[in-house]
Amino acid sequence: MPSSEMGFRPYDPETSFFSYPTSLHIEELCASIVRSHRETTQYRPEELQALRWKVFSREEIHAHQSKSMDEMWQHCAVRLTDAVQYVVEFAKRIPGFRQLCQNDQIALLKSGSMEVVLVRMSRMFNTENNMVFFDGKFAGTELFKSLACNDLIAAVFDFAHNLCMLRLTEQQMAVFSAVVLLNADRPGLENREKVQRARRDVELALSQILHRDNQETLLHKLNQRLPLLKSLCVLHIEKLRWFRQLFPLTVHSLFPPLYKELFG
Ligand code: CLR
Repeated sequence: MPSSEMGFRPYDPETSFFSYPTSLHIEELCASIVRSHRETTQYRPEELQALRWKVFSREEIHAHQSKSMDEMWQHCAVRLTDAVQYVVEFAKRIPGFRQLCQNDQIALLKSGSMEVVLVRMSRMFNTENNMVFFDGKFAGTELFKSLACNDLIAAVFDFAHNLCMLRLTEQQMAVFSAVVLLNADRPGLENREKVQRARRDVELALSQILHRDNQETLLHKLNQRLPLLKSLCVLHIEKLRWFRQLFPLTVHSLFPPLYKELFG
């Protein structure tokens, strides 16, 4: 589907100087978002490529599986919070996000940080063995058995697998992450118009980058993923509520404060 049908103006370098006075601004926005992404990923693509076949041994998998449920939840909550912290740092470096008031920044992170973590998970994914880079090695779904939320884990892996199959470049993923974050429909926003304007700019940046890469069909495929992303985050929150009922003290005293602030 051409990007004009999605409501974004396609970037045309032939006419941009005369009819699109903001194209330079969009170009700079792209560069800034890509730099922010590069500076805030836990692993560079070359590092991940080199570690591609470093998988957990039988014994290590067994050790994770024999952890108690609350111990494994705590372990994963800590790992997840590490990943979220990098996303917070990414967000703070996006021009349109930085300019929002603190209330709106927090509102966007509450519902968007997990979504961006899941988008980023696709760069840590190996589709050949369906494993994700977690805790220093590649792990399959069975490693997470003791969490007792196989449905969430399966759905998250499935999402990462499908996104990974799109083979986004780091630039495309960076700008798509910014689109995911700057969502004017999030609950609790004070200044929706300002978020809406920032959103329009990052959408222009995304369509420009896809146009440049001659991959405009990706725009539709990426937009299709958004509702699924949202449903995964709803499921994550539901699981947390369920877990909190079973182990209120674990959540209260052992979960990272940032995790509780964003999801609790
Ligand atoms: C995402 C990409 C980051 C590294 C990273 C760290 C922790 C991983 C996360 C990735 C993906 C989602 C993940 C998480 C740990 C637990 C969580 C696998 C790979 C699953 C979905 C469980 C969520 C429920 C817990 C809170 C119990 O760069």
